[in-house]
Amino acid sequence: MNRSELEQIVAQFDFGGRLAHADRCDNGHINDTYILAIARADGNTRRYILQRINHHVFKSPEAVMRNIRLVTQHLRAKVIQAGGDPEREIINLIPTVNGEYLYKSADGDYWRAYLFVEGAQTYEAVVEPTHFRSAGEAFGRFQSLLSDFPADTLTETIPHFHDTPSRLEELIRAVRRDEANRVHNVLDDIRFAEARAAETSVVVDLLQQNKIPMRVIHNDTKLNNVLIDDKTGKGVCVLDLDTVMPGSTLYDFGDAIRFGASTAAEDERDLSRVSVDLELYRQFTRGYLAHAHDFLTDRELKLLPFSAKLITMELGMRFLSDHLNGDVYFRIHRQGHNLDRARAQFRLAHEMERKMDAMQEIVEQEYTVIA
Ligand code: GN1
Ligand code: MG
Repeated sequence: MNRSELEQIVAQFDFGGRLAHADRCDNGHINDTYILAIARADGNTRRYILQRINHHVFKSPEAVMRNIRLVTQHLRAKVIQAGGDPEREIINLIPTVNGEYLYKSADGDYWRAYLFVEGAQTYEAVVEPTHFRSAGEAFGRFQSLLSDFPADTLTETIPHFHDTPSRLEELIRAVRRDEANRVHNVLDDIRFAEARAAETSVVVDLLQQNKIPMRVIHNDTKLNNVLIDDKTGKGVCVLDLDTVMPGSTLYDFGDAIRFGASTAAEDERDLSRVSVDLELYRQFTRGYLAHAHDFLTDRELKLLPFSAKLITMELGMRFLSDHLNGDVYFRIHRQGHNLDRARAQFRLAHEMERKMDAMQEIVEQEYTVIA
């Protein structure tokens, strides 16, 4: 997207100034993100986030924005009640010049904008172990603030998002279609997933039988979705509310561990470097339980370690399916990128299997300390 195209989009939003500078931000796999510096009429420059929503993934951008508005309104009231700063502690949408929160361009793209939070940043990997504890606190707090939110007012914007058995079925369908003629190369990877078919339904079954509660959850709890304050190292705010939907808290815990407690990047090619760092796992658990011990049931508590493995397998299946489908869902930056990602996830899941007892013990220890 060139400068004048971007300027046209910028003009649709009520930023109160003109575009001084734009940087593309490349860490998401789905949407396109820009960080804008806007020179305002009052002489100050202020930063904003501008995003193009991927409407192949999010079929109804309107429903996504409606969910985000409902959830941020709820959070805003809580933050204000607690004497917090609503410009920093929740994401703040910027309206369009027509007073809406979504701009649809002539070529059918959907855009939205947020305030940029200064004095804080996101991390692609843990550099300071206590940051990961802060991330645990941020997601635990997020769920606790939403525990009285009416879940049935939200739209399920991506149906069956963390439905692991259906993710496995999608993989099996992708194998059958073999769209990109790649199956012959990934037989061991397919076997790895299929061998774990029985475990994929543990959480969906418990939800369906009402044995664990349906909650309002974030659904994409990667470390890079928490803003960490530069001065205090504490979580400021939880980002990327695109997938806020009803689900199990186990998905949020599991996905955060998958990403943040791994010893290697999500797309690491040298599999000997991929494992789960138990100290990081402990840090996140400690932060998360600080808030979640109030609401977690015994069954949920016991399943926390397993949830990390479940979500890691699930994402491995999703990456592998996309590789077989010809890379149509996740943005790739190199040939075979989705396969690299899938293999790193499967290795990580395997390492979690080896360390499951230790992971269980850590949850028990951390829970006992708090309770
Ligand atoms: C996608 O684009 P991003 O990074 O926010 C994906 C998540 C995956 C994640 C893996 C809507 O999130 O489910 O866990 O990549 N989001 C969607 O890094 O599918
Ligand atoms: Mg996301």
